[in-house]
Amino acid sequence: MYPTPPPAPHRDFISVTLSLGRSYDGSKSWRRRSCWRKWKQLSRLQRNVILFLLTFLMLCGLVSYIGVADQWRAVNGRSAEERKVRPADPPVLPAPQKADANPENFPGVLPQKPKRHFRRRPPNLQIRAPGKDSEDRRQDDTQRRDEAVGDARQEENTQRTVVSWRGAVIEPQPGTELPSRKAEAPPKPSSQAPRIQNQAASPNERQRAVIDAFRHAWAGYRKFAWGHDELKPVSRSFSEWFGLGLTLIDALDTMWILGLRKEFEEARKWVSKKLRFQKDVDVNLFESTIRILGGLLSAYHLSGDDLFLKKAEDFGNRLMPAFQTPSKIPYSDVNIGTGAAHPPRWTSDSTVAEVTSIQLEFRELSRLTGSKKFQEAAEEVTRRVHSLSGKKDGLVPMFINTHSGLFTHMGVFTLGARADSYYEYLLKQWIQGGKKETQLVEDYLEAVEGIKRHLLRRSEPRKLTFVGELAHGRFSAKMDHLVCFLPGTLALGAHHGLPADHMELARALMDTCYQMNRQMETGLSPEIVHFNLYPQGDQKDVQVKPADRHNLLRPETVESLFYLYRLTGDPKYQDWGWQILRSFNTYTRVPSGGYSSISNVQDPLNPQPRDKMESFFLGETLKYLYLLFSDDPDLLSLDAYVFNTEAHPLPIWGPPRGA
Ligand code: DMJ
Repeated sequence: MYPTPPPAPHRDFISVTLSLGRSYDGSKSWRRRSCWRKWKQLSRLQRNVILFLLTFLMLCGLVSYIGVADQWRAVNGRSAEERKVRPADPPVLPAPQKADANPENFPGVLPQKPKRHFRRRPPNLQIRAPGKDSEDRRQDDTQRRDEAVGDARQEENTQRTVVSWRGAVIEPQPGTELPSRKAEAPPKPSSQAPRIQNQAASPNERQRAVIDAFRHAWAGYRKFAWGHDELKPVSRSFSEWFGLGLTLIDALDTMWILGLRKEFEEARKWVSKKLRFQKDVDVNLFESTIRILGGLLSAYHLSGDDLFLKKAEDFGNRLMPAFQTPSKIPYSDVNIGTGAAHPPRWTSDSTVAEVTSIQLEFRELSRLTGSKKFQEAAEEVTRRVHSLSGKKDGLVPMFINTHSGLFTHMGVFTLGARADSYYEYLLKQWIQGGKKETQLVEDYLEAVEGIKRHLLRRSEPRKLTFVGELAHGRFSAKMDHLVCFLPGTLALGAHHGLPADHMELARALMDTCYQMNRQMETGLSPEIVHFNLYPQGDQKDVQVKPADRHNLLRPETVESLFYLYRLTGDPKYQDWGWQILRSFNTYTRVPSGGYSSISNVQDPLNPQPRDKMESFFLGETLKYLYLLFSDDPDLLSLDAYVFNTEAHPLPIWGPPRGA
């Protein structure tokens, strides 16, 4: 006889009753038998479904564990073992503080979660600024931590694998020489360019308004972001990019020029006591060269203080591994602590503008230190790019491969992002070197002809002259605000003896850049505009797509206004700059300190602050405004200085005219 079979399981759904904990006689073997019997009672389909679900859940658990571990490693950029050495990590917070909701912080504007539209940027960490009283302790901790890591690393072999901020595993380049902590050569005397006093003679009313804006921005940075890369003015916190006090270094020479002695001395003290480059951190070669190396070099020239040159040389040494590529075209990123250099994770290409816009700084560093390696590495790039095919009447593509040394993504030409400062540095290197390097100016002149032939058009109905883009023979009426550096560069070239029609083009493009600001409801330009090409209808000349409405406090319009005013004396350029400063004050100034980039230049009632003050607002935008409002042509004379692409003045080599 067979025992009575158990009731047939219901086959429409799966029902598993766990009998654990409802022990019949307390015996484990009973529980095992009971589970096993129930399992056997299930149909094959039910068993398969359960097994599939269990496997799926286990896989999900495994994948999310690996993901979290990777993210943690990428964010921290170091192993668990290293973390033992650096116990005092700052907290990473997910969202801005509630204090943003106070409308007084931004009149007429409700704070919004900032969108991210950065180029060449790593993810930012949202880190709460500590209270003022804990400031010194925190800085001391940071310094001790960095020095502990630095010392430990120097003792052990620093040539080892690191993880970049993008999460890529990176091996140091074979043969990479790590920079020593001591400067290799004693600093040479400063330039022959006239030194300017850090006492503004007697600033006029508009200059005083710039000083006020700077002080306000600086107050926010000092209070909420001191020693960190960027201020997040709405949340009263800060973000890190390289973790090197980017805003402070970018702003040094601006403080000197504006006559802010107290602020300059305090910042100088931070550079002396806290700024350390022995850090396991990836920096972007271009961005760190123009902002940090350029900032330190110009601070050295203006103040004559050797501290800045020593720091510049240390930093320059740490960037050198980026040039160790098969083609001599540098990688985009380099770890300044380990010397590991690498391209972005997704490509072995570098950006053309990035590899060709570091030369002013590297050449000057060689001149000052007597160490030729900086100049040689940077000029080798210029030579190779010069001899490449794939240009169109002097216009260059946007990417170049670090292995082959050839242009990639051929057939796309722009004066905006990824190509812009290639053109700027052709002219400025020629000026820096005393106008002797003819190949540079020939390439520049050819490129200007290329711009006229392929990229220049006039809009309707106002016939604004603009620079569009070309993609595989198709013209696009798109223009980045970044292109607004061009009127200033053309005017500078004309001032230095290049054809007079460059100045005419500069004036026409300046009008257009002004209209890119003027035609917006806030008076501030969006990041990108499209020009109307067709006369019919009641279209406006300047059109903006929803994704392009943001303004990052960029300098290019006011940069060109400075050159145009300095070189023509036409006061309308000062007036235009004044309007722009007023708009910055109305729509981007945060009452508790600092200025914020905004998401919508077309909505004056709600411009949507993005909670970020880029370092170039202090390094460039306010500096150019101050110089624009000056009527003294000898204040950083364009015959004695050339400004790098981050507005840091470097001396023109040789005795200045009229000095
Ligand atoms: C700055 O870092 C430099 O001016 C660079 O050449 C372009 N982008 C920003 C400002 O917009």
